[in-house]
Amino acid sequence: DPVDRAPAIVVGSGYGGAVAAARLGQAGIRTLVLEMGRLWNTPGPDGTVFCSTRAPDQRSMWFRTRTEAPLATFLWLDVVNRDISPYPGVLDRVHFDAVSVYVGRGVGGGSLVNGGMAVTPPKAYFAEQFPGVDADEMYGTYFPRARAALGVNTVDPAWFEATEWYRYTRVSREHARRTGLRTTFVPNVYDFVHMAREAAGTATRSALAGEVVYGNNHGKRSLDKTYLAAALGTGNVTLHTLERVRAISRARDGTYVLTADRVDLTGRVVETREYGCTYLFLGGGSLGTTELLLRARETGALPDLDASVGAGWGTNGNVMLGRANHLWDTVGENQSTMPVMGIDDWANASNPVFAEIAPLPTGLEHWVSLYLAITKNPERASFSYSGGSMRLGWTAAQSAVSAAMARKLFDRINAANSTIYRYDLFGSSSRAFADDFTYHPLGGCVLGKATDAFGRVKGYPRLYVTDGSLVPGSIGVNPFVTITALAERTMARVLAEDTAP
Ligand code: FAE
Repeated sequence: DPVDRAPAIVVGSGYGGAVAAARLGQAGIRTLVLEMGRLWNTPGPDGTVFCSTRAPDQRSMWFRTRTEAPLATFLWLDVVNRDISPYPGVLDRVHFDAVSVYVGRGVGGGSLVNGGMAVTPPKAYFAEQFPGVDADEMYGTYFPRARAALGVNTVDPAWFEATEWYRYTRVSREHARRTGLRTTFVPNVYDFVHMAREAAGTATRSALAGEVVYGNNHGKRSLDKTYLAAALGTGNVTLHTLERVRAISRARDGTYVLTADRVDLTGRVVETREYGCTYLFLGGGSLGTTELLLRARETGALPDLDASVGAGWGTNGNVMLGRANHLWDTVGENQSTMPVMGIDDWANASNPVFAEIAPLPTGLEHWVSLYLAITKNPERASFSYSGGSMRLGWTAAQSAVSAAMARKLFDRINAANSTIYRYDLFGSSSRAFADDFTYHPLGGCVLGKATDAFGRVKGYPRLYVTDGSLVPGSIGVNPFVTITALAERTMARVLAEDTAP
């Protein structure tokens, strides 16, 4: 018999998990959240909760002996990464055969490490990706609800034009303009009032101190400050940290049984517990949720799961690249880590790309214009399960499709500005395009395929998916607003139809 029972359990505390926990708590349903990462609320010996990107320590990465930063080198020197001791740090890089995936670990999931860009996709592309979802209702109700709860705000355009901290963005905007390309401001969850105070010297610097992928000590409205605070504030939600759900099965009475390993700060399993619940919400993210359901199907624990569990995965077409500017085109030694602008060429039917103008905050002038391109790469892959672990069928050739699309756009920008790519940023000596990692893992339990149109898992009543695994591999913009809005839609439906007494 399970030791602990709760009416509802939520696995994971990223966007999908946080929305589920908040709405369940507000509906008066006692809910337990199980999160494998730690709670990031206590300062380390240096007085800060998160370590800095410039001097990373054990808090930076999930059980590593050396950091694995996305930009491995600079001028071909391995100056970025550091030896660290294993610890449940906030950023993980999960390696598959041909691609690795960055994810956040901790209470708040990806919201702890991400760039905060809060972008609503073009309605037509959303409708293309989710033909079974009422797009009018999404854009009229759930996207606005998600943006409000996430605390989305926009940079003051006058401040943006004047501040040294966004010079790098203005330079890239000018290069896009010369190419005849459109740029657009991108909203963010970082508090821009706080950022202006950082610049003025009246608030402690975070975005203006290089902080982002290993956590922000100030200014960012991560989920622990929004949805999860609301969830805990109801008094109905309990949170267990450093507990990793490993297996899901079903008891004879139709309730769910979870097996979870609790680890200590060295990663040692100190306890294995069983939990029981009536309603089970999976918010472990594209990798976490897909692994749990794939394992459940392949081990026979939940044999009626749909054959599409594990399929429909993509990288959101992610590619990172840098351009080398002319010496007179300085990008500035001071760069805010929160991107606020994108080059929007998504409407170009022959090569749709949305490229964020990304920072490279080294504290020195480096003449690099950096970008994270989101390309409309149509390639998808599936996960398979054997020997207790999950493999991903994504190939290097599938990544090359993203790189080729990014190249098509940035060759035009280079031609219009007489510039070239930077080859010294991504490890080996000849790489201009980093297409071997993604920040945007999407899919694995696609909405309307592995689940019904509302995230109810096919074959199993009262079992739900609420996270990025619902998105079929691509959404054309940074994904967390879409994930949040879809989770809001699922919770509205579930609370109206499934949990009523
Ligand atoms: P996620 O936020 O990954 O949450 C899953 C949670 O579940 C994590 O806390 C896991 O530790 C936990 N978990 C997983 N498995 C288990 C288990 N078995 N037991 C217990 N706990 C478990 O999922 N997106 C944007 O929209 N804008 C950006 O600017 C942006 N920048 C990014 C920058 C970086 C460096 C990274 C890594 C990502 C970025 N993203 C950005 C992507 C975004 O953070 C991501 O799409 C969402 O976090 C995904 O939300 P989910 O709820 O699917």
